[in-house]
Amino acid sequence: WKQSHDKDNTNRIKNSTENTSTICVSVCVFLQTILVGDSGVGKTSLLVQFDQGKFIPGSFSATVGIGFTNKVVTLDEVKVKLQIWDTAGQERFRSVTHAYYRDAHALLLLYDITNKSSFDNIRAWLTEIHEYTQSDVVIMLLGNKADMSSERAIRREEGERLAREYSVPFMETSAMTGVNVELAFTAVARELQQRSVQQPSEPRFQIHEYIDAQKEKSSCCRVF
Ligand SMILES: Nc1nc2c(ncn2[C@@H]2O[C@H](COP(=O)(O)OP(=O)(O)O)[C@@H](O)[C@H]2O)c(=O)[nH]1
Ligand SMILES: [Mg+2]
Repeated sequence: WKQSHDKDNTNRIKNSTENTSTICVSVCVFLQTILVGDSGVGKTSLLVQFDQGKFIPGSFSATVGIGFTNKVVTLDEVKVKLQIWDTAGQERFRSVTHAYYRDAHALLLLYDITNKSSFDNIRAWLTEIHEYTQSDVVIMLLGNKADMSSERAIRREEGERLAREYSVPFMETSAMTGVNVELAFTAVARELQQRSVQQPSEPRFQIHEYIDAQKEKSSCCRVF
């Protein structure tokens, strides 16, 4: 499995493990979040807005496969480190993403309110997510580009209805204006932080699962 990755990605995986152990030395909750959804819905823009508080127009063609950004948020005096993985939505990268799904605590699933097919594909994304993630993963549905009201193709109610059907929280966001961006991430962090207080996680067990997942892949199938 590793061999089918480029060198860069392998290094990113290694770095993520190192960061986990070096930064979270004091009271710290570590949460792994993934951004998913069709290409062009604004995943990278949303992450940049959350991380840097600004909108950089134009496509981020540099997003190839998967990469992450670390962001520490403080919730009621508890430092929560979010490691946010940004995926490329292209079909050919989906198989790469599967390995990351297993370790995710949360998933932000995006569609573009001006793009009907990105909304129609949400069901397919949810099917895939349910297949590959842990059963207690937190999923949030986001209708992005809420600022583009004149080109809206999906009404807010349609997003709400779909979210209700799958029992997931929903909000409309704009990576451009920043509306609800911070909220989307902090809501997920809060939900997870509260869970972790009630039921402490077992990081060793997760690493074990992660390694097993990689083993499975290398013995059974080629990714590309
Ligand atoms: N108006 C508007 N444009 C956006 C928003 N989010 C992303 N975009 C634009 O949509 C395009 C795709 O965004 P990008 O972040 O690369 O999408 P990704 O493929 O899902 O990562 C780019 O041209 C962005 O500038 C938003 O909230 N509002
Ligand atoms: Mg991107």
